[in-house]
Amino acid sequence: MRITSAKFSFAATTPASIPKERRPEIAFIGRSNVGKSSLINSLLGVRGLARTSSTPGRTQSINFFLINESFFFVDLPGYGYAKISKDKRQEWGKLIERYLAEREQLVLCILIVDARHEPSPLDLQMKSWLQHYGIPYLAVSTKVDKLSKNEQHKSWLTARKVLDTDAVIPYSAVTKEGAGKIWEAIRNSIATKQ
Ligand SMILES: Nc1nc2c(ncn2[C@@H]2O[C@H](COP(=O)(O)OP(=O)(O)OP(=O)(O)O)[C@@H](O)[C@H]2O)c(=O)[nH]1
Ligand SMILES: [Mg+2]
Repeated sequence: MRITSAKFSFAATTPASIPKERRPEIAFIGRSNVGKSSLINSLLGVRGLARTSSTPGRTQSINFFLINESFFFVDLPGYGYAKISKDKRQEWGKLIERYLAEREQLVLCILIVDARHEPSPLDLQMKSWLQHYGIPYLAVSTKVDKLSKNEQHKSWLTARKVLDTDAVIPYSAVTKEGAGKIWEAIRNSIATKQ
């Protein structure tokens, strides 16, 4: 897809502040520091649009980016960050669950896992949530540039088995390997909605 414009649109920190909108949304979800913001930036070819950091828990609000004036990329705050307070974690749960449960224009959720680790119980819980709410999802296994070819293959097999799906796309924000397949899924989800 040719990107003609990509800009930060708004951030929501409470369910009430999630704005009313009609355009289709693609949400990116995964544990803290897995590479959600990097995936967004590298898919769009815009460095620094979604803020990335080597410190986990960087993205604490739901951030909406308007692409080509026609659809949104939604950067969700990461889960599983151990150092976060219990209150914050509960707030996170409410915010994300409301978004997933109620957002009619959410056409695809990209569930991101780390290629170097087996998908965690929290990743699986997130997958169940998506299934429970009937949200189409695509699993992306990122940071594959950190693995040898042999390790990449093993990691892919494990992710498919643990997540119990044939559709796991290996990705790297460094080499952009896998970008074409992710864009294809995004295009298809937007097209089915329109
Ligand atoms: N080598 C490599 N590093 C990556 C890749 N994707 C992300 N990173 C690095 O991983 C760290 C975390 O990336 P972010 O994109 O900020 O992760 P996030 O999931 O948005 O993190 P939070 O917003 O804190 O939940 C950064 O240091 C990135 O540079 C990748 O594909 N390859
Ligand atoms: Mg982030």
